[in-house]
Order: sequence, then C-alpha cells, then structure tokens
Amino acid sequence: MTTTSQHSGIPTGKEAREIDAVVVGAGLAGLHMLHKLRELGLSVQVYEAGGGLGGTWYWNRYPGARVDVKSMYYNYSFDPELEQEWEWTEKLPPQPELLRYINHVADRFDLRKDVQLRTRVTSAVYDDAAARWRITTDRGDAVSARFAIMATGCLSAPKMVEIPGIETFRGRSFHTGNWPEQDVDFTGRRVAVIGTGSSGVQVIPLVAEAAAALTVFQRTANYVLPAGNHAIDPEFQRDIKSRYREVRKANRESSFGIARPVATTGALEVSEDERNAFYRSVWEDKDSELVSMLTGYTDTLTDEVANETAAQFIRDRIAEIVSDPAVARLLQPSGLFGVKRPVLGTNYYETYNRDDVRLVDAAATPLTAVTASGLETTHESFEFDDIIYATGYDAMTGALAAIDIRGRGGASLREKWADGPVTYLGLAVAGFPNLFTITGPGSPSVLSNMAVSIEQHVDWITDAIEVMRSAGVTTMEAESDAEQEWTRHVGEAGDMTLYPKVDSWYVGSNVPGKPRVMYAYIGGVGAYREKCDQVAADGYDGFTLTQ
Ligand code: N01
Repeated sequence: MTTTSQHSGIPTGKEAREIDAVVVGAGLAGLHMLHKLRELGLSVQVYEAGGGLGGTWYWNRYPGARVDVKSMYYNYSFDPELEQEWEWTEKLPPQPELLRYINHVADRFDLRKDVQLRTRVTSAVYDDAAARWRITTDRGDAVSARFAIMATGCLSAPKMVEIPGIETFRGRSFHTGNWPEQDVDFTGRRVAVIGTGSSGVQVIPLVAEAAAALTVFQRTANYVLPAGNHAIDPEFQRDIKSRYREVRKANRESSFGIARPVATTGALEVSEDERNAFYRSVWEDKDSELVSMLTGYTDTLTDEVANETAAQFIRDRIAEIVSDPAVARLLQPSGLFGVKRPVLGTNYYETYNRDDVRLVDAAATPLTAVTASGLETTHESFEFDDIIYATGYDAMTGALAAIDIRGRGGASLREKWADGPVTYLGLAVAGFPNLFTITGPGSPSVLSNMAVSIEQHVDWITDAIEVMRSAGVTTMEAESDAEQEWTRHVGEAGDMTLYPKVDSWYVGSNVPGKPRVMYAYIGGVGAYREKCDQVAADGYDGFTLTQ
C-alpha cells in the first residue's frame, strides 16, 4: 500500500446529485452490492438497462434457458435465513425460477427503491479534483459518487453475426441474450437458429418441438453433455441446507466454485477401460456437475492426448444417439474438449433425429447474407419466418466498453484496454480510483460458478470500502506495477493450459478485431480468493490509498 495526500471536496457539476456509490447493473452482482453498501450506511443508486431486475436472468428468457450449475450452489450465501427459506424445484433451475428468486431477494431486502430500471449508464467520468465519479445515463440522469461499481456482467453485450442485411429481414428476429418479455410462439413457423453454443443448445430442442420446421446453422460443433436435469430430490435439498456453511466453504475453496474431489491421476495413467468407465459414469449420472468431466483427471485441461480421450468418448456417444451418420459426423466436434465453454443440453442430439430439423454446415457453406425473406449461404437460399441469433456476446469487456469510462486526466478505459484488459485482480484498474469491476476481466468469473465469484468480489469491495472509511481514506487505486504483474500472471496461467489453443470467447476470438488474450483467470477460485484476502490483509498491497 502507498499512501499519499490529496485535496478533495470540490463539488462536481451543479446538477449532479451527490451520493456515495453508483452501481451499474441489477443482476445477482448489482443487487448484492447494493445490499452490502446499504448495510454500511452508504447512499447508493443502481442503474439497470433492463425493464426488470435480474441481469442475465432478465435478458435470457428464451425457451430452455436455465443455469447449468446446481441450484443449491447457484444462489446467495450471505443470509442464512434466505438460503433456508427458499425452496428450489429443479437440479438446474429454469430462467423463470431464477428470476422469481432474484425478485424475492429484492423484496425481502427492500432493494427496489434504489434501482432505476430502463436506464443505461452512458458515461462515468472521474473528477480528479473532487475525487468523485460523475455518472450520466441515457435518460439524462447525472449523479456524483465517491464509488463507481460496475456490476455489468460478463456476458451481457449481445453479439450479432458479421453478415449484411440483418435489418432487411421481414420476419421476426431474436437474440437469445435480448429476448422479449412477452412469450414468443413458434407454432407452425419456419425457424432458423444461428449458433450452437450454450444458448443455441438450450433453445434448439424446444423451438424444434413448436416450430413447423427448424434449420440450425452450425459453424463449430460443440461437446454437449447431458444436463441430467430433474426435479430436485427433497432429501438432497434438506441435506445441503443442514450443512450449508460447510458446503459454501468447500465451493469457495474449490477450483471452479463447485467442490469436486481433487483429481490425483492423469487420464493416461489409467487403462482405457477405467477411463471410459469414468466418462460413462459422468455421462449417465443425473447428478453430475457441469465440470465433472473436466475434473476427473489432472491433465484433461493441460494435455492434448489426455483431452482427446474425453473428446472421443463424447464423439462416440453422439454417433450412438444421432441416427443419420452424416448428421452425426457433422455434430462431432474435432477440437479440444472443455476449453471452449462446456455445454449441457437436454435432448440436444436427439433433436437432430426429427424429420423437421435440418442441420446446415455453416463452416463449409458460410452464411453470406440475411435477406428480406431469410438467409443465404455460399450454396443456398433459405426462407424463414423467424431467425434466432444464438451468436453469443462480446464477453468480459463488451459491457464495460459500451460505457464511456474515463479515469484520471480523462484517460479512456476503452483506449487503455485496446490491446486487452489490464486489471489488478480483475477488480480495479490503475488510473481509475474507486472504480471496481465485479467479476471483471482477470478474475475467475466465467471460469467459475458465478454465484460464488460474485459474492467474493462483493464482499471484498465492501470490506475495502469499510476499511477506507474507518481509516479516513478518500481513494483506493490499483498501482500500475501491480496491475501489470497481475495481468501477466493471468496470461501465464492461461498459457499453462489448453485454453489459448482454441478459438472461443474466452480468448476474445469470436469478436473480429478483439485482442486475443485470456480474459478470465484460470488459477482457481480458491487460490484467487486467498490472493485477494492476502492483498487486503497486507493493507491493500498493490493499491495506493489516498487520504
Ligand atoms: O454464445 P457462444 P452463447 N455463422 O459464443 C456461432 C453462457 N451461457 O450465447 O463457435 C454461424 O458460446 C458460434 O460459432 P463458432 C456460457 O458461459 C450459459 O451460446 O464461433 N455461426 C457459436 O456456435 C456460454 O459459453 C448458459 O464457430 C455463428 C455461437 O454462434 C456463454 O454464455 C446458457 C456465426 C455462439 O456461441 C455464451 O453462450 C447460455 C456465424 N456468422 C449461455 N457467428 C447456461 O447454460 C457466431 N456463430 C448457464
């Protein structure tokens, strides 16, 4: 920690309402942050672009949307009564249940009164002299706040395809990450889905059931593991609730925010039979986790040969499920397993056995245009009533870059991150005092159970603000050296794995021109938490605190 002294207290623009903190976003992160800051006695304004609370779970209303982490582990842990009173109904709760939960939390802790909906923050500009952030919105709001906390989400800036004519389509267009609030009926319609990531895999089977005909445009096949979703076992729910403290602790100390037995053997150290028996047990076990297939052996994510054993097991299952061998071959991924985001599906491969579902190879015959009546590829014209873009996000940095964030001396965050995000712990940025990013780039975030990582950041930020207040500190700012070193470490940790070898949004390759770096920290949730706690225990080592 470095301490300096600085004059402060010059009021910012006349019309700006002065408050203690602005939180951008009212999803799981923003609402929790609001609650904690209020407990500290701070005045807080939350701005939320959506028409309701919930962030991801407000926007992703497409048929089939559900979380792929077990309900008992994907929820808030901050209030023992809350975690006891809420009853989950499914292993992997669907979007409406998650939204009900989030709204229940908002009501229970009276959070709504400090949230302004349908309001997009457009700029956050730091006033050096006043040591305050001036925040403006698309609805003309202006507030001046000591703290600016970005709870903007990692997957909240939807990305469309880079093909011409999108606006010319006369039918209905949807992006999975910006789904309408009203129910959408696909009965009797000819529907296209572009994209076979987590969103496409969830939406495809349900749209297929309703539509007259569904055409799926797949550019890269994904490894889709059976979700094994089912009604929650009441005994399981009771058991977890009876030992929630121990369960939470284990999740927090784990690699991915979901406690798993620690692997001690490499996949190549055991016989093929033993390996396949393990893979089959994960495939068939209705209680397996998203990460079960990744965490059984020590080397799945670090050794290509080991990785291939899991990959081939899944390819074999695809061939068993899909009756047309040509379709099965197209659905069989050729690349590494698990270093693109693992995907869980329900009836996904089975859906391709329907007569009214067609799979188009958008790698061999790329999409070239959206037309008034449908889509064109290099080989064919298609007519559709509806197009669903399941084309993903400008992940990790997209939502932050959408805001004009300017720190000391008017420096732009977008420009600072032109070659990739540079952060200290994924929490703070040099030159941007008192600005915190919840699950920001350079933290485990998307490589973990988000509920665990969000709470860790919210708690860390709350503690930091509390310490600042009691020590009479006005600003906390990441130091440039610490930030450089951390960012280098994030990259090196990624380089020790197979992640950088594959094109994916984890490395930014889905957005043309986006720097190819590792956007999340793969060092593990538990180790990362220890590092953050150590930084705090050492008096916020790597931060400059100014009186
Ligand atoms: O987005 P994606 P997503 N022509 O980027 C394709 C979380 N999530 O919304 O791979 C044809 O994964 C693109 O093809 P390719 C989860 O973390 C979780 O599905 O680039 N295709 C790809 O298939 C997830 O990872 C859940 O070759 C084109 C797809 O669009 C993250 O959100 C549910 C194309 C995009 O896949 C993002 O998932 C949903 C083109 N021109 C989301 N352009 C849960 O289950 C793009 N594509 C909790």
